[in-house]
Amino acid sequence: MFDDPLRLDRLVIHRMSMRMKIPFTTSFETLLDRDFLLIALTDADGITGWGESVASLGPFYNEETVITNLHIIEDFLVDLLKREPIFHPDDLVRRFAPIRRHYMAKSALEGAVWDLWAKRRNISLATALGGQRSRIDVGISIGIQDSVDKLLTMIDAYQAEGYKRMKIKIKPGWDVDVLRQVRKVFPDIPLMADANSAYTLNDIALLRQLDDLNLTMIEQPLAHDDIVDHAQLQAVMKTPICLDESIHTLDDVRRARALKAARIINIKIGRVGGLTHAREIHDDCLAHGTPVWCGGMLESGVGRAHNIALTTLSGFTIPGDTAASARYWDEDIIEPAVMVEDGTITVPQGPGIGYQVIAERVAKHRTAMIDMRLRPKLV
Ligand code: OSB
Ligand code: MG
Repeated sequence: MFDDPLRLDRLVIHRMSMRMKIPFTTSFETLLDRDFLLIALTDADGITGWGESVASLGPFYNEETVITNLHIIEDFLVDLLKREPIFHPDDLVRRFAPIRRHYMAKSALEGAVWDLWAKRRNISLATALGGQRSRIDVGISIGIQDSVDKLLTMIDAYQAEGYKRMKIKIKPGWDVDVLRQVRKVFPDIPLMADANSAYTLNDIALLRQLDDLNLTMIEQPLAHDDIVDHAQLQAVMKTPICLDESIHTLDDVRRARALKAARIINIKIGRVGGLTHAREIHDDCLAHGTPVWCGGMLESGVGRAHNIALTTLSGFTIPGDTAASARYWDEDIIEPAVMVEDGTITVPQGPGIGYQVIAERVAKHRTAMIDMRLRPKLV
C-alpha cells in the first residue's frame, strides 16, 4: 500500500476572508481582513489533505495575488496534478517546474498533497518531512504602530506571553529612533527589525546606526529582488542581514551566499514554492552553517500547521514568526487552536498537519468556492 500512488478524487478551493483582531501594518500595506485560498484535496477513501495559499489580495509583498493563484491553480496546476500518478509529494517538483514562478500557488497545492500523503501513512507532517523536535521556539512579528508607547505596551504583553524574539516592522520615519526607545526599555530581549524592502543604498548611514542596538538581524532592508546591494550593505554592517523577499529558490540562496549578501535566511514555504523546496533550502543551509528560521504570512491555522511541521527540522535554530492563533484570530479554523506556552509550540503528533479543520468555520469565512472532481486515469 505504501508504494501505491495517491488516488485523488476531489479538489475544493475555498476562497476565504477572515477579519484579524488588529490591523497589521508593514512598510507596504495595512491589512485588517486576510483574504486567502484554502485547498482541500480528498482521495478515493475520503481522506482530506489541506493546503493554504499565502498570497494576499494585492501584489505588494510579492507579485502574486489571490486571483493569480486561483488562475494558476485552476488553469495549469490541476492538470499537472492529474497527469501522472503521485507516489510522493516530491514528485510535484518536477511536474510544476515548467510553470515559471507562481511559488505561492504551487505551494498551496503541494501542501495539501503533503498533508494527504502523511495522513495516508498515519504519520505527522513533521515526521514525514524528517523533523525531530517535539516543541518549537517561536517569536512574534509586530506591525508598525501609531505611537511608540503603543509598541512598548505590545512588546511588554508579548514578552509576558513568553515569545522568544520580538520582530519590529520598520519603514523610513519609524526606524532607528523607535528601536532605540525599545532597546532602552528592554535592554536584553532578542530583538530584530524587518524593513520589507523600504530602503536603498542611499540609507546606508541610517541603517548603520542600527549596529549600536544589538539586533539579532535586520530582515530585507533593500529591494525585493536584490542581492547585490544587500552584499554591499552587509559588508559595512555588523548586524547580520536576513533575506526574505529576495529568496525564492535554492539558487537564490547559493548566489546570496556567494556574494555574502546575507548571514541568515528566512524560509517561507509559500515564497519558495512548497515544503519540498523549503526542506531542500533548509538542508543546504544546514550543510553550509547558515542559520534559518520560518517566516510567517499571517496564516490561518492550516498554513500555521505547515509552518510548525517545517520548523521541527534541525536547522531551524532561530525562533520564527509562527505565533499563537489567538494573536491573529478570535476563532481560528482549526481545533485545537495553536497555543504558545513559554515561547514554545508543542508539535501535534496526529497524522498530517495534526489539527482538525472545522468545516463550519471554513464555511463561515468563505466568500466563494470551486469544487472539482479529479478523475485520474490511473486509480
Ligand atoms: O515580511 O515577514 C514578513 C506578514 C505579511 C507579509 C510579510 C511579512 C509578514 C510578517 C508577519 O512579518 C508574520 C506573521 O505573524 O505571520
Ligand atoms: Mg519579512
